[in-house]
Amino acid sequence: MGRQTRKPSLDTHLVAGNGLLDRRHLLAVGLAGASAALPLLAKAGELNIEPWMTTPGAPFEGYGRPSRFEAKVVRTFVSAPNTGGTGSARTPLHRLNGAITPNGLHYERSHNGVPDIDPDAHRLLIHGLVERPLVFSPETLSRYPMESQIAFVECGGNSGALYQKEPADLDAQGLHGLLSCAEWTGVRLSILLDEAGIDPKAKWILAEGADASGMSRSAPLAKAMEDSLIALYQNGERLRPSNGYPMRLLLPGYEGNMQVKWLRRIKLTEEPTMTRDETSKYTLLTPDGKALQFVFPVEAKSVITRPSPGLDLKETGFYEISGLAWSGYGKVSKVEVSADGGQSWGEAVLQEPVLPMALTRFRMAWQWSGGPAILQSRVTDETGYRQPTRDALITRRGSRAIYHFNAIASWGVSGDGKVSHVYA
Ligand SMILES: Nc1nc2c(c(=O)[nH]1)N[C@H]1C(S)=C(S)[C@@H](COP(=O)(O)O)O[C@H]1N2
Ligand SMILES: [Mo]
Repeated sequence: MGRQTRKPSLDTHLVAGNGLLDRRHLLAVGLAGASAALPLLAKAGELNIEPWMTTPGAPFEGYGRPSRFEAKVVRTFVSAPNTGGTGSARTPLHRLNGAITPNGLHYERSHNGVPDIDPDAHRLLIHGLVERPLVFSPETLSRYPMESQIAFVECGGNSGALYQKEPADLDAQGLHGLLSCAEWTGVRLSILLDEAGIDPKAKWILAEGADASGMSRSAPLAKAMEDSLIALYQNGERLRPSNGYPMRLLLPGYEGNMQVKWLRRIKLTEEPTMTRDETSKYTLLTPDGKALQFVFPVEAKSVITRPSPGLDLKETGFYEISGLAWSGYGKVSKVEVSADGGQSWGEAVLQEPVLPMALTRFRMAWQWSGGPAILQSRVTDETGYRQPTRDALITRRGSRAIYHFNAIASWGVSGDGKVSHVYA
């Protein structure tokens, strides 16, 4: 059109220190301003004819698998000696995008392996302070009205390495990978409890799993009535055995240990049952020596998944900083990103839909100049709670804490583009 396009100067789009750019750089139209910084692989008209364009492709298969070129995208795990299935397998957060975790990559924490449950033999008993005890099979449960909820599951021990004095030399998977998010579909627990008839004396439930760990936890009856689900499906298909097949309890926003897998019994009680896993474990030891029991929701937290260790920066220029934010108290309302170790912050774009108790993907545009950087994210949830600094959390929790680490985490970027876990 004869009119000269003026190249906007990137400097006018800075929103915070060390190269953080305005959100318009995440939109196609805005990228034009930064495109000089993006490497072009080929000029138009120079595409090759590849071998797979000239022969018929592979046949169908009953259950699909990822591309063989994605073989690195797997869970990593450590198991206790003498047993292959006791311990945890971590989600490769740094190799995924969006907010949903594929079922084969959902993290797994199991205290005594994965039971091989025949659904026709499995039963769920609802008893205790009810008018009529009820027994369900997966089949009879499937005849109730169902609903879906997208919810995260995070182990109470996730990110626990960040309580240590020195930064552990691990990647996002190793540090934060006890975290996943799925669309869970099943029957609302309130429907079943109403059918059983709740004795007014009942204030708590006990939930027990059918695995050999004897996992059982107490939860407030109010939570069971509010938004809890007996989940039968995970991202559209039946639960994976490792995630609770044929049914698990979903208490959205509560620490992972409460999401009892292989659920076989719910008992209504007046008081919490004081099971092993809520007395000897899953309590928060405070600096004065007192332990907090029944700390259920996980507090707001966020992590940058890219760039992160293993995904080093190859050249200077434009990058999208992206990560996950969540809160056990509701929706994420804001995520801020810093590239200078927390001296200045710019607001990230939140990917819709932003749902309560679900992972929320955030994105921030960044122009890496080639200098050192410390990347951080901090989330504020809809209650106004803002993710604390590591120093603030450790002052509050003391040095002996192991669970519920939710403070700001830092990735250091060195001049040669290497990304590593650091404390800022
Ligand atoms: N029955 C039973 N339920 C269980 C566990 C278990 O070992 N047995 N592990 C708990 C813990 S500690 C966590 S963090 C979550 C993990 O859920 P996932 O394996 O589906 O990710 O399940 C919880 N539910
Ligand atoms: Mo856990």
